[in-house]
Amino acid sequence: VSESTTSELLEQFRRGDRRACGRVMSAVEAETDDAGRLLDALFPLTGRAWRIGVTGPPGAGKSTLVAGLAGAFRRTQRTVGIVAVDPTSPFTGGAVLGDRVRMTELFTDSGVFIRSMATRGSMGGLAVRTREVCDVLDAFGQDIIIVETVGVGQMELDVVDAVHSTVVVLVPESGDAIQTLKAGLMEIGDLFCVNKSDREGADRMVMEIEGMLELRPRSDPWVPPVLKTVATAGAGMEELVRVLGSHYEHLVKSQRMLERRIQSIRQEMRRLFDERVIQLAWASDDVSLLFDGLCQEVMAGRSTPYRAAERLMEQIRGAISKGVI
Ligand SMILES: Nc1nc2c(ncn2[C@@H]2O[C@H](COP(=O)(O)OP(=O)(O)OP(=O)(O)O)[C@@H](O)[C@H]2O)c(=O)[nH]1
Ligand SMILES: [Mg+2]
Repeated sequence: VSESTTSELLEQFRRGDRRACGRVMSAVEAETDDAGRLLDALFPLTGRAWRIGVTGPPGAGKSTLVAGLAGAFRRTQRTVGIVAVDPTSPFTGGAVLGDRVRMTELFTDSGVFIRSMATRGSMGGLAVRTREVCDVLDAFGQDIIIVETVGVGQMELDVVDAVHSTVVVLVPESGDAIQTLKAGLMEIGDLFCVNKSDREGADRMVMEIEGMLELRPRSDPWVPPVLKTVATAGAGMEELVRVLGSHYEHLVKSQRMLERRIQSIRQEMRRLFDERVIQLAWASDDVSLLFDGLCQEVMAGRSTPYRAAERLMEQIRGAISKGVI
């Protein structure tokens, strides 16, 4: 993409053009050539949004809850961005959301921006740029960004790094509270929702979670509250907003908000620097040639991978000192 197209796109973005915002997010997600330039230009506009992660087992009602939560935030005049990471079902306002009416409202609300990131497999193993997509929404001016992920692995741990407050959504019949523990969800929640509380066993589930939370090692005075919600009826949403607000205050007062920001900047700088160091190391054909040659020597028993690595480093140091790379 040419320089002029990129700056045109940025100009439209800054004017609040939603299509431009979508295009910037697509570029960032796909790591196109101008993704870096776009993120670089938008960085000064980031750091304002409050980022909330919503995670939990498949079908727990996360999307329904996110829709309800977004609606509740909208009633307080705040704009909302919603990011669904690797949704098991597309986040398109269809039956998947359980509550068409509420979702349709969100889709037609200019204060809401919804983005689905279909990832696993389809992007050819690229890292999920959740943080960067949140940065784009932050720069676009969304006050609150809600990220939905299915709680099943490394992905949510990455997402936890990218958000300020994490809501773990469980259901009464996951009487396999133990499963939750195993999935590592107990450690990551800043607050817990026992959703589908219209069903049997909600109170028992609340007690089980509270019991497990007492065993959780604590480095933070914040004790994760456990709420009951019925996302389909919007029940518990105001309470959820209130408790999330307390968590936000806690983050600000305890300096954790600032620490998160510093940590996130460090991580991002580290990632970008590492990428460049690796690119530099492989920049000369000599290194690739030497690598292949050394590989054969190791195979033939004349060297070892360790000595080969040292030899490659010598080559790189030499190339740098000669100014070749
Ligand atoms: N009874 C009851 N059903 C609910 C409640 N919340 C959500 N559901 C239903 O549960 C089903 C799954 O809801 P979703 O919001 O799509 O759940 P999800 O966790 O986002 O699902 P995935 O993204 O596919 O993992 C839908 O049929 C909802 O209508 C609730 O509080 N009570
Ligand atoms: Mg969902």
